[in-house]
Amino acid sequence: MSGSAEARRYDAIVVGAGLSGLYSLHRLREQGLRVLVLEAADNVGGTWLFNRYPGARCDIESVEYSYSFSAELQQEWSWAELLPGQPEIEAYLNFVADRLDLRRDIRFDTRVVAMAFDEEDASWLVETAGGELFVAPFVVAATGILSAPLDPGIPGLDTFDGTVLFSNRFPREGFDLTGKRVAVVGTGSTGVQAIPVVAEQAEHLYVFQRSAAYTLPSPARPYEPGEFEGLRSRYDEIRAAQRVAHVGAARTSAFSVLVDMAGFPALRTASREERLRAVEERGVLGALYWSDVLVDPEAGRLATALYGEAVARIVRDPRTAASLVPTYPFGCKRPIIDVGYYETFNRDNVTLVDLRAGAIEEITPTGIRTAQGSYDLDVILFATGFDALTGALSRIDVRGRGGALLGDLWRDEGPVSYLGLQVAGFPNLFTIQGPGSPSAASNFLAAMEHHVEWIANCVAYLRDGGGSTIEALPSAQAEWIDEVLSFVTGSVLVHPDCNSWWNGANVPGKKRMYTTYVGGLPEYRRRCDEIAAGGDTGVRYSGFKIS
Ligand code: N01
Repeated sequence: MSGSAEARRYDAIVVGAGLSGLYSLHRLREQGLRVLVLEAADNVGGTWLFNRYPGARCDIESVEYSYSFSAELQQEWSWAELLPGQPEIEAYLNFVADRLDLRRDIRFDTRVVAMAFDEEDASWLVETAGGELFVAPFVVAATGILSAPLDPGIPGLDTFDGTVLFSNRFPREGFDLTGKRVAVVGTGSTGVQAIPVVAEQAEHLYVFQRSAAYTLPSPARPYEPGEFEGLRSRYDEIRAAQRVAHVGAARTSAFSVLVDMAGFPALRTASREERLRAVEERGVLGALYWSDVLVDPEAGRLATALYGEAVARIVRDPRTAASLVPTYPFGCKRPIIDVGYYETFNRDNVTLVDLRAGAIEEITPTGIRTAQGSYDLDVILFATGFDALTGALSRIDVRGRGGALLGDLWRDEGPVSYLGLQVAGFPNLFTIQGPGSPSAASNFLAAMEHHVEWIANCVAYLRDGGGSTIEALPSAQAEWIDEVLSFVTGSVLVHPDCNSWWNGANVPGKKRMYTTYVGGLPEYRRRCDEIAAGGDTGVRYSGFKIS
């Protein structure tokens, strides 16, 4: 990193102007801090700015996937859809940025490439791609958990004569797929959302599926006239329910199935007639809504088989239907909800390429060559996911005490952190939704608001005379990670057949480790607040060293 002579000083630097960065700026500014936000893009929005692929939509209700900290924002913004689409969320974030006058403290088109902790000055020196330097005692990494695109790593990509698109950096002006032979590679939440929409536009769609997905029908729809107004008048009640909900969402969401299953009878003891009736009445949902599916491996296997029967009732071609059935247990990946996914495979212009029958070998000038044949294409749309949770910060040269590199630490030890808020050895660097917090398995927005508020309170405490640095103790970090892992030991979440961004197995070479806190958002909040307040010991911020 270059010298710090001309570095500009702030009280806090926030990296990223997505959902977390915007609230961090607002909150810290309200506390009287001089804050600068550095944002690589040319506008606010973070992941909701980049992921503008066809069909992009949230899987949590808008009244819960929105800021709860401001009654004014809630009353002034009107949601048009139950589960908002990408354009509506992007518009909402622009509204928030303008309404709270946030843009004046955001530098757009400014990518942070390095950050180093200066132990003598107890501050961070932050360097941008343009070579500018900024200094602040506190850095808030609002860099997002699903913001570092994963390179599909397929040989020959550069040789393709057609158009290559990526869901997580889709052209702002859109892309007309009419009359085109299109491949969608990837069938996670993104692919499953994009596929039905692409199928309606493309001349022919080839879906390249490496792992089949469990996906449940989405309740997405526009609000009926007057419906949102009714909800708006009940925001206090809605937020109160959300606050005590395990996943930070009390209404319909992708997580509903996991929460609701417990109330159903056991699959293992159900008769064949009862199982079939459930599928007849509720389709794929009927295969999964049983109380024992997540906790009893045999019930999980029965549910997968039943799910296959439900899919076969929708998808007419038996071979395609069989290929669409997952081979790993339900619940070990983040649930997916879709609009017309399985029905799409009944269209004449859609072909499923099950890569379990022959993997992709290379991309050629004319298309994709697999071990089972070649496909001529005009467009390839990659929906291949992210280096989640740690990817964004690992791609920045973040150096803590003694010049230790955060990316190296996470590569060698796995995604460790204390509470998901700080990593030992990196004083005064706060991570929003870091590993070890409920982030990945919760309503991101609810979890994020708590993190921003906790961090802001911590910064206020330090500035009020509490000290100049705060850093997680290695022992507290190790105990926390042990506790986080203890929740999932032996559970479906660490099933060896489950490769996902939840456990890092989707990134070649990344240490496989499930580090999401699944004890529930209310309990997590209580723990964090107790740690900040000192609990029985009266020592504030236990597990952290303050100096
Ligand atoms: O990414 P993913 P995503 N060749 O990692 C496949 C949130 N989200 O962007 O499973 C062929 O889930 C990969 O195959 P496999 C949500 O939290 C939310 O879809 O590794 N295939 C998989 O099928 C979600 O969980 C919303 O075998 C390759 C897919 O690509 C998270 O973002 C919408 C491949 C990646 O799936 C991530 O979802 C969208 C290769 N080389 C996203 N590499 C909503 O709110 C990867 N794949 C609704």
